[in-house]
Amino acid sequence: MIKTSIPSYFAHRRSRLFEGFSKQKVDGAAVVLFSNQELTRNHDVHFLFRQDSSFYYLTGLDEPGSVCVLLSKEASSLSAAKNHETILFVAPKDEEKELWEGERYGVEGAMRVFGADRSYPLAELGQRLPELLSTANRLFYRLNRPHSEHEDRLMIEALEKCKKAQGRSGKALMTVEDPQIVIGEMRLFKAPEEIELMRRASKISAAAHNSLLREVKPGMNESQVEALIDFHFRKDGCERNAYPSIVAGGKNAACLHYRRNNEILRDGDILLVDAGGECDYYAADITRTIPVGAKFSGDQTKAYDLVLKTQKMAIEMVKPGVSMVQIHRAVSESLAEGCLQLGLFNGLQSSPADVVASGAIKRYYPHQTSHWLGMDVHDAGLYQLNGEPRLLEPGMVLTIEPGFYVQANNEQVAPGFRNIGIRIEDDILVVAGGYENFTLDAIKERAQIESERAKALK
Ligand SMILES: [Mn+2]
Repeated sequence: MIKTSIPSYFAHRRSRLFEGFSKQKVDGAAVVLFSNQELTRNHDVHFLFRQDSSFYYLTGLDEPGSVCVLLSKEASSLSAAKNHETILFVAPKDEEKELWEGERYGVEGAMRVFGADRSYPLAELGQRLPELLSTANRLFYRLNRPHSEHEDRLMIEALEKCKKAQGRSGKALMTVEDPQIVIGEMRLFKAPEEIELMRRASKISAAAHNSLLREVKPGMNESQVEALIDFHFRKDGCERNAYPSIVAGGKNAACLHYRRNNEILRDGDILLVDAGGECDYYAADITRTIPVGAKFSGDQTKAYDLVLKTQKMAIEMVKPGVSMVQIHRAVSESLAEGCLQLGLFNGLQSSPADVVASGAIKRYYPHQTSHWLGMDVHDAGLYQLNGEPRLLEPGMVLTIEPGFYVQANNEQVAPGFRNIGIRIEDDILVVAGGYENFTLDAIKERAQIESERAKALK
């Protein structure tokens, strides 16, 4: 089904982008954004298509083979009150192709549905670009996106033609700047409609994780659990997964980006599931760790309680003015203190701060605590400003995901601690004075997990 209209916020975002340019005294800006392309899997079969997030953020257009050119008022022929002009290059209507591939918007739809001021067939891009860019002073275009050799060459040719058209001006090629910096800063601060979509993706994803508590059985394959998650996501309204699910039982849980998802789950092992669905291009990112059987073992319990206590402490820290670095330090120290108490540093007498400062904690906790979350699972936005860790502000969304991992070959710890991987991850919106936990519904209290598992396996 194709869209007949889109919400006004897409056009509003384009206006805000150019308001930002004028505030920064950037006159005559041109922005050129290419859509994602369809990638061939084999012969005439493609991989599942997903639009580039920034392209979708500013256009709402989910077709491959599209290019969006935005010209600031000074660089366009526009006389209207708008501060920019939107020009969309799209795949033109084609009865024969649409019979095979489905309906297209075409040049007319690009204007009627997506509000372009002008639209042309994609094939005319190379010929029209030099003129469109001829009055611009600054070009915002991202070089070297994946699979962008053709796009990059087209842009360089257009710039060369712009320069030639000026005759002997002594000028160089127009400077090319990455638009992802400005668009990323916009995407970092979530507007109400974005927050609503993230709440929906989170709710569906949390329910899927909760369903696993009742559905997982010893003897199942990890791939079957992955299929259950996909089923719940899709059935409840997520178009697709926000990222490939990690379904890791036993020793696999200690592998951070485990992707094979093809081993049998055994009673007594831990199952780590990192999976999130996507709603209209907005991601959820949830990790839960549960026993394959009805209960965690004694040592698994100690590790789980340590990670959960640490995760709750970290979530409580989230509020404007705090940085991810501060949260990560507190998480690392809490885990270090727990590991020292559990004797995991071979009887080492040391302070948690020293265990963190020396880097020793990385043996059990090698990753960061947080990343931005939004349209991309590792979302756009700068992590530092002027070389300093950025302070949280209302509207930002981040994950809080401490973990604890012990590989099979770690001879320094008691056997009961080996082959353990625990991670607990929630999605947190920063609000004035504190936070909102989008994924609060996903069960993580150990007593509740074990009572659900006991019911499921009786
Ligand atoms: Mn994550």
